[in-house]
Amino acid sequence: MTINESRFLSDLHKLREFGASGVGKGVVRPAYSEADIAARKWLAQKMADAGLAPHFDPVGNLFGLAPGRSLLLGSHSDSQPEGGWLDGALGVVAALEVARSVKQPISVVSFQDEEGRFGVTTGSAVWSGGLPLDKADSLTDASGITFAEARSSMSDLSDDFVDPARFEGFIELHIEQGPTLDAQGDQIGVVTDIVGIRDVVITFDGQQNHAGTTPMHLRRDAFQAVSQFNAMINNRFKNMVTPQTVWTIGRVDLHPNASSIVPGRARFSMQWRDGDANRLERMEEIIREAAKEVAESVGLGLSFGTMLGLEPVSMDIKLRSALQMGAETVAPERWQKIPSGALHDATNVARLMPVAMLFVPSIAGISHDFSEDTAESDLVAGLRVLEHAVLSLNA
Ligand code: HGY
Ligand code: MN
Ligand code: MN
Repeated sequence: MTINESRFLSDLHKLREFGASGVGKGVVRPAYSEADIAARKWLAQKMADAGLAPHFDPVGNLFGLAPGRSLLLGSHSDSQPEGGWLDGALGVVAALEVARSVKQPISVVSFQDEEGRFGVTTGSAVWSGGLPLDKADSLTDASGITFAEARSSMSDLSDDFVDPARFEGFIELHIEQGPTLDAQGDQIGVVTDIVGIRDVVITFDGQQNHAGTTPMHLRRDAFQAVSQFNAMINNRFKNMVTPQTVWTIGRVDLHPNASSIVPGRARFSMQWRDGDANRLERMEEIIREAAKEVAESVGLGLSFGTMLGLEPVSMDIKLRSALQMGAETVAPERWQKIPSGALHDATNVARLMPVAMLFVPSIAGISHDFSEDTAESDLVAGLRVLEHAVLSLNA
């Protein structure tokens, strides 16, 4: 039995109808949203149709379980607030297609909240033991809803987690989400390592006041503190980062967020990533020092939320070589080894078993945006490499 390309592509397009944004092929399917829950129900039925046993664990990770020991394939089906149609979804549908095409036992998974509405790859972090369930339950999203409240909105959750011992390993097909493969005309990337990450919410508390009558030298302006902090870390990072190191202030909530009021409070997300754990540590020291200096100089309160993070992880050599052989067969001269600057569930699963990943190109390197897309021929090439790798592992 071999894979059925049109069935794979039609399921991929069907999945993007859940939470379709109406802008290009984009989706709005955050964890535990109506669209996410409906998509998971549809996936569960597809898994059952493929002869797998659907199982929702206590946090909404959806497994399609093959009997006995099996290789686990999959990714996630939740999206960013403005998500692309392939981020995560590609890996889940490709896993389903391989599971229903090859003879050997393949289990399928769609992890929950990989996109971090609540934490960082929350569903697989809980399943892999990286994040205790009670700690996850107290995490909140930007609007203050807790993880516990959100997951209680899913009706068919079971009380038990799937035993990881039933799986021999995990392979995740994913879009690159970066510019490399597309710019270099390659069709396949075999991942060598996944970067580590740190993510924390920082709060500056100053003095809310009138924007017209409060002289500049008397202000304790929380936004000015964020601006000074940002300039300070950019300067202090200069001589200790590499071109692959990234850091992002992606969300800034000012209170009360009004044009005629000096903001008394600024709460902002601070995230940084690198392939070297020591460099992540050093960056954290610089961040904490800079925030403290700014708070003291402007006379502000300062607090840090829960620090979330994952360490850099290398891919399993045996699984990686199966992917490399598949890539050489399917896309000779058009594949490369590549590190992942994006985070993936594979990082958490690596705590439990051997893992490996493969990428297909993102057009213009765009992702986490409604315009995210990949050529259909590249999607099918990724699926074929996955099939080849799975068959060679079972040979
Ligand atoms: O942020 C990430 O790297 C992943 O796409 N959630
Ligand atoms: Mn993803
Ligand atoms: Mn993503």
